[in-house]
Amino acid sequence: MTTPIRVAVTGAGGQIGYALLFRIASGAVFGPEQPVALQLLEITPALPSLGGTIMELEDCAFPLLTDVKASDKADVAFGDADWVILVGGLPRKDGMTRADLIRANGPIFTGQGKAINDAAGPNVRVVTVANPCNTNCLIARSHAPKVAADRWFAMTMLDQNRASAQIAMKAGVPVGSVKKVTIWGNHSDTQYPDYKNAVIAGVPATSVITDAAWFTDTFIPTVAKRGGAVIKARGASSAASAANAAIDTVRNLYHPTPADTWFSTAVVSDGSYGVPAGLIYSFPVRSKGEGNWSIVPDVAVDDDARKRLDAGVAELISEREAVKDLLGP
Ligand code: NAX
Repeated sequence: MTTPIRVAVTGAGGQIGYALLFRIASGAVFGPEQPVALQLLEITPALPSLGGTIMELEDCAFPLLTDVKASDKADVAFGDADWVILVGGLPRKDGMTRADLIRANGPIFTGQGKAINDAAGPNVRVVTVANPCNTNCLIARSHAPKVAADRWFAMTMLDQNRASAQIAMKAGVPVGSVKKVTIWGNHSDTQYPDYKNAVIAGVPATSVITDAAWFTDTFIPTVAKRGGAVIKARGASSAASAANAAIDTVRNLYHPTPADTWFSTAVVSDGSYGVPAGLIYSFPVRSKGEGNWSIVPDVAVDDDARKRLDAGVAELISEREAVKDLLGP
């Protein structure tokens, strides 16, 4: 039998975890032939309820799921992992500022970064979902010197999916015909959902949707504030759509990207597009498969877009400053 891919998921007992585990186990990420093993991390008080989720995983009798284990110790959960999906942390609650969230969740990623360094498999790839995901990824990476720079990702795929859906609805086309949408920058209100390079059935989106004001006045704020709108309507933060975006992120990295598109993920900047090297910044990316990727070069960035890209840089630098006591050597 093919060796299983070992996937560690933190915060596995939370609402995103509940929507994520079953889809990984069903083959939605690595395909219908590839066995998977799940290695779940939770805080000690959440282990009993995670036990119930594990019973449900057993009761699904997924043919591809070879093994599930749960632990409250990061080095156990990350042992030999090929992929680590960092979901565990507090979601932002009403009245909480971004700064509060950074300080609440940041410390989790020092220990988890060290545990990834010490225990994960030699080819591990790490996707950070827990917010503020770019900066949590920066913290974890700084404690894991053994894990190469091209193995770290923070999730902006939910923003990309939200952007694609808004464009499709406005144009009255199926969302699958919308391609080359990019989220630049931070997973926050400063993100730039780039519609100018997006295409609908191969044609520039801006020549299908000719109402330029819609893009600037409605589209950009709708995408950037969508998470808040979901919280307001649902009374809880996005969960199924966030889990789906985590699935999309790993699947996009694992399988080669079709030539007519790209996808968004935050990665360790190599200085592309004038983004300071080392920041965890979202770019248009293409994968060659099995987690080997590159930033798409030569995507048009006009003066307006440049200002928006720079706003993300400035915010990420200030977030890095706010957690500098949590960064490794
Ligand atoms: P929940 O509160 O439902 O679940 C979080 C889980 O993490 C809980 O079960 C908790 O016990 C666990 N946890 C807390 N500290 C832990 C630690 N040190 N080690 C392991 N597990 C720990 O939140 P949920 O709605 O699942 O959201 C999880 C995270 O995703 C939040 O930080 C949230 O802000 C973030 N999100 C990120 C998104 C993105 O696009 N990047 C979108 C959705 C979501 O808001």
